[in-house]
Amino acid sequence: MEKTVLITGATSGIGKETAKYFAHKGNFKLILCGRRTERLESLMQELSPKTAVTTLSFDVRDKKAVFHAIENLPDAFSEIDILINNAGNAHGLDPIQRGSIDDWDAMLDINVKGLLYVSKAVMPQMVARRAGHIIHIGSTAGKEVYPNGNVYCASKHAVDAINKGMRLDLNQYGIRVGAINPGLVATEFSEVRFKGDEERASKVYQGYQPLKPEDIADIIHFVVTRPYHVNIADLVVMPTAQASSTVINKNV
Ligand code: NDP
Ligand code: 8X3
Repeated sequence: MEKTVLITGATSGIGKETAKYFAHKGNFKLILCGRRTERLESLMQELSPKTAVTTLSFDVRDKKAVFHAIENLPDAFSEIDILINNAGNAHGLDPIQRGSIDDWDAMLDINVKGLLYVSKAVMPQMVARRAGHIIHIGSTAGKEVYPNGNVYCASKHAVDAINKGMRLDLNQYGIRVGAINPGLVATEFSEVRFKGDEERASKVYQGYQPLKPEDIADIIHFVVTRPYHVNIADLVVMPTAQASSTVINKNV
């Protein structure tokens, strides 16, 4: 049976490729979310010949907008089977004593509080139906801390804790909860982290083969297509060249 999937952060990178991958595989209706409306519209046009698509444009920091959008979904999309909490970014890579408070606010408000707002808007209907699947896109930054990663790592450690806590609390309702924690994936992530400095951003992915957003889309699809009794609770995936946040083999 066709399932309805809500993907946050569908305008770029992992979220966008996941939308394309799911549309290509079939059996999913898509709710695509993000702030950049033009990108949402163009992705909807691209994918509509393959599957039913609708878009929601909101900033995950704006709780009123989050609830308004999700509560007013068209009937055909109102029962959400799968929530992919993907929206997020790093802002800055500074030692903590030189960190920008605006960057800290952005990371905690988007990666942590925004994820909670979207989840809070979706969970009641899953609880009522005693069904659903919530996937968090965490990070290796939620499993270890690297120099200058401080607050971004804190935000992803919070996602790790929320993933575990949500799984405990939703267990009695038969709702699956799990996280996928990628290492380095070549997306717009570093452009955002370095505030549009493309040269600096591109260096992050040079000299080795990083993960592609399609790799993560493929894993998300695998996770949601397991039989109901299988919940992939916590998965870490890195490029072969990466052994930890700081050990990357650039000699192959
Ligand atoms: P991108 O920068 O390519 O995509 C980020 C997405 O998040 C965009 O669609 C953006 O949409 C959305 N987003 C950001 N801020 C907001 C906001 N305030 N409100 C709503 N949507 C927002 O990066 P990735 O695809 O790499 O990142 C996706 C997730 O993967 C993030 O949670 C990131 O932390 C995580 N991740 C990334 C890794 C990597 O190496 N790239 C590794 C591990 C985890 P818009 O700007 O249109 O709102
Ligand atoms: C993104 C991966 O190593 O830049 O979460 O933090 S990293």
